[in-house]
Amino acid sequence: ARDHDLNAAPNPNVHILSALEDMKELLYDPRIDKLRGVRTKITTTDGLEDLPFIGAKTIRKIEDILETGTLERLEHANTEKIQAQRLFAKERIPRSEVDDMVTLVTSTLRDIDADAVVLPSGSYTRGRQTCGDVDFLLTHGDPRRVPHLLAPLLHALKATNFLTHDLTTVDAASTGTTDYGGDDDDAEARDYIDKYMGVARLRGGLHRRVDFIVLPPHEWACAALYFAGSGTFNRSMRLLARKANWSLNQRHLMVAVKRDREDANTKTFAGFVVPCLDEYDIFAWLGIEYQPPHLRNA
Ligand code: DCP
Ligand code: MG
Ligand code: MN
Repeated sequence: ARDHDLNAAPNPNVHILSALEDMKELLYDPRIDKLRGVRTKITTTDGLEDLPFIGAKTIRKIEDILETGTLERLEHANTEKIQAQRLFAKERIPRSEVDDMVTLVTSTLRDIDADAVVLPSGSYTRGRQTCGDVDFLLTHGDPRRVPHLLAPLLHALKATNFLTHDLTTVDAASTGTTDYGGDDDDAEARDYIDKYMGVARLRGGLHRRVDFIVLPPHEWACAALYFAGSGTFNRSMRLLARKANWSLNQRHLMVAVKRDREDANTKTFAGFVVPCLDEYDIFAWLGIEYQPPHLRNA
């Protein structure tokens, strides 16, 4: 709300925020939004580690911006890539084409592992007639199989020329945890790639943005809810959870969360994970009526 207050002083950290925002076109980082709330001028990274929402990686980026006036990583990043992403932000994919992409990806994954699970998510799940990109969630009933789904799938989809360009690096060195944002920062370290962003093309058609997210089965319910969106709907669900001293993110629903009396962003106790098999469980635990995805477009 503070951002919309016209009488408020200009944000003293606009240079840091805008450099991080540009970077956001390459790497999604929800911490930027929280950083917006910091109203004192940041001149050094000393003490930033005390801010609950800022991790070591973000501190390194800010250090970079403070030193060079801009983000070196951004300068070095492929600007063609940024321009391509801006273009994709404008053209939308007709639903019928998404249907075909879903059929292709599903059958390709089934050939790799007949028991693997794939769920098209995002705006497609919400019934939109056009989609900005196609979001796929992948999992497997056997958690040991989860790390072995994405790499062979990408390989197969490249072999048939469906996938044309990588927007995330897919070498072994880039394994780790993708921070999808959310109420908190309880991301667990992963020793496999859990998110891929790329470009795909169906039978000589237009190039389209695709995202693949792979996750263990126990995170399925919360991830399915999160990636179904919308972003606005997610924010309202997180707020609802938070008001009841619960917390909800893209991985878990937690109960009995304890927060600092003075700073509600700091948890003094992370809470207990509440088991959820599917989206219905999440709504039930939060004591609200189930809302199907097509009612989550707000
Ligand atoms: N998401 C979120 N907050 C963000 C980004 C994403 O909660 N800042 C969640 C909700 C989105 C989902 O991830 O619905 C997928 O992200 P997309 O950017 O692909 O958004 P959509 O699929 O909803 O819309 P589009 O048709 O533009 O792809
Ligand atoms: Mg999408
Ligand atoms: Mn997406």
